[in-house]
Amino acid sequence: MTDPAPQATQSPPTPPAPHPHDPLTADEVTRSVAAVRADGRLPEGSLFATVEVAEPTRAEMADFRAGTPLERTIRIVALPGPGASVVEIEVRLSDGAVVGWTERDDVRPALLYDDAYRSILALKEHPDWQAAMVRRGITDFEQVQIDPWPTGSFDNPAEEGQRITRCLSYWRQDPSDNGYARPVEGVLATVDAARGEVLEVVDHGLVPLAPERGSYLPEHNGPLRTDLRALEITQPDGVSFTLEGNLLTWQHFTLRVSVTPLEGLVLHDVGWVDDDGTTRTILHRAAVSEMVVPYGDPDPMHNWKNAFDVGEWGLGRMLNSLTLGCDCLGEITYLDAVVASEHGHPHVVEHAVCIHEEDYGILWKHTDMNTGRAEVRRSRRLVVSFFATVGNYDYGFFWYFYLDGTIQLEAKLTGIMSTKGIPEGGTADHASVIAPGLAAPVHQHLFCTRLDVAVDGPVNEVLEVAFAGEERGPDNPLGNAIGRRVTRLATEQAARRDVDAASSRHWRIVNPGRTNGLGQPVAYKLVPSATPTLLAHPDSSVGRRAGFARHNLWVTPYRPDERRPAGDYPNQHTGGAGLPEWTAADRSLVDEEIVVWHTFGVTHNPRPEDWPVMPVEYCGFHLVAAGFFDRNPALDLAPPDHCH
Ligand SMILES: [Cu+2]
Repeated sequence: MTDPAPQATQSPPTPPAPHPHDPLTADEVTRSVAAVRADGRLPEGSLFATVEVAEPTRAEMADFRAGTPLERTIRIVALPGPGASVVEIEVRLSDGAVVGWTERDDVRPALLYDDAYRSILALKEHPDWQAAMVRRGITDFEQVQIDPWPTGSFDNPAEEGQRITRCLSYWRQDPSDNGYARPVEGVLATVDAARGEVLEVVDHGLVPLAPERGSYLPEHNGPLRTDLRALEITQPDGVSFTLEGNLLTWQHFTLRVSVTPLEGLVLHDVGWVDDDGTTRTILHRAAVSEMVVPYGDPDPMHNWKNAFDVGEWGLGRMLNSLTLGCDCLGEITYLDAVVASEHGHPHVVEHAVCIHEEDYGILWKHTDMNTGRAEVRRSRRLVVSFFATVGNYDYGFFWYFYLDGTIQLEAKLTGIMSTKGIPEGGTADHASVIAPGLAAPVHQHLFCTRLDVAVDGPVNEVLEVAFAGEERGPDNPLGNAIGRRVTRLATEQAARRDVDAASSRHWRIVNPGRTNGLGQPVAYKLVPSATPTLLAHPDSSVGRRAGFARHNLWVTPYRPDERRPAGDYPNQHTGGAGLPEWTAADRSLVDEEIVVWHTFGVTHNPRPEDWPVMPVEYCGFHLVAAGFFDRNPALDLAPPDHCH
């Protein structure tokens, strides 16, 4: 007897119920843009800088959980013309009504692809730029790569009322060349990007093109190693997480995942589900909300370079489509992301967010010296990550969740450094020689993570903890005492703080209204890495514009419209917006719902080994349960079953 033919008895899976944190869909882009066009107020040819979900506030989410359905609203930043004006529009999806319309002058969104293309096309046709190329022996202009940059703000009259790019040129003898290997040093152009008009081409003087092509391609770097054997990661029983829509659950963790045009990956409603099914909240929302790459070389070709890769470019607009086996290894689950083109069309980035589990060595271990019995538990982490390519650099952002409740953000810095040509055999102040005739300026990468915290409830406060050796005295006769200083950061200005590794300074995010089984207020602690702050002069352009990077910690009372630490529109902004502006009011942080902002990063002193492509450099921070539980929450892990 043969087996009966399989029957199609399974009903199709029920789609998850709609949720306010669901990611933007293609249909929502199409419908909201159509509603804006139908409204008629935007002129023909207007561009759409960003299209995103207008996220509900904390109060609205509380209503939603209480059973009130939420309206879904889409927020659009449109550019009605070639100047420095935007329109912020809100469209209610249920009936397509335009419910918000705010015209704002003298602000610019992130640099548009359209503006970048216009800058390149205009410059290539400009006689001054062409003459500068010919002076360097470059006559085939197709061989020149032009990189338009946001210009910053330098009191240049050309910046007024316009969308400006500054353009750098690089020679690629062959299209497969690494453009950054041969900067066309000395030639700096300023372009009215929206109108495609070259405003200025400055030639700071000839520097010979660097001799090497700087290829990182395998065909130019052989013979390739052949002695690495296969390393397979398999999970024969499947993964231990579930993904339903964008609701991710793994071990005790629950969270939602979405993507915004500027921040890229956003985490919502991160919580810990107790054994009794109660969800204890940790983070209401978390994302890298701004970053800046200030270059530290006073050379006039490079002294204006300060890339705000969130607000001037948009990590979500630059998302990579990840590939299995290359970007991600093992049992991988992907989420696609929808972004809108500048012409208002939806575009699906496939495999934009990678979700998987990784073995992470030992979580805990002890060998009882009396009995000889060893107990060991493996650590494993859930990884939620994405990569964005912003011009020459590539950034990965990896959120890790661990079995003991720890949450980590790791930024991975790779790609190609911004370079400058130097005379062969020469040296460079404020820069490192990385190849013959080639240097890379010293620079920083400073990331600001907005942590909308809700540790075991909405009202939290921050305590700074630091340690110091105490003076000898009657209470400390041996001089061994380590004093623990705990300071409540009660106002915004008191909460502008920097790391201090020598005192193990860190910050406890406490819910003063909840205690653990030992009677202590429940808390997570923010453990910073050895991270710098902004080194540019406070009165410099970037010193004013990237105020968020001048301190590692900021705390503000929760305000739904305070989302961007350098302000909503950092492109060509003169500075002062965002965290410095808000915290000047020195608002109280007591009995408040609060937001913790953490700036971390690296000061990059370029190495020859960073050339021609940079091995990943890591930076980030940890959020560690610190009295959130009554004991090690991972005692219930089963011992590994294949010890031998
Ligand atoms: Cu760098």
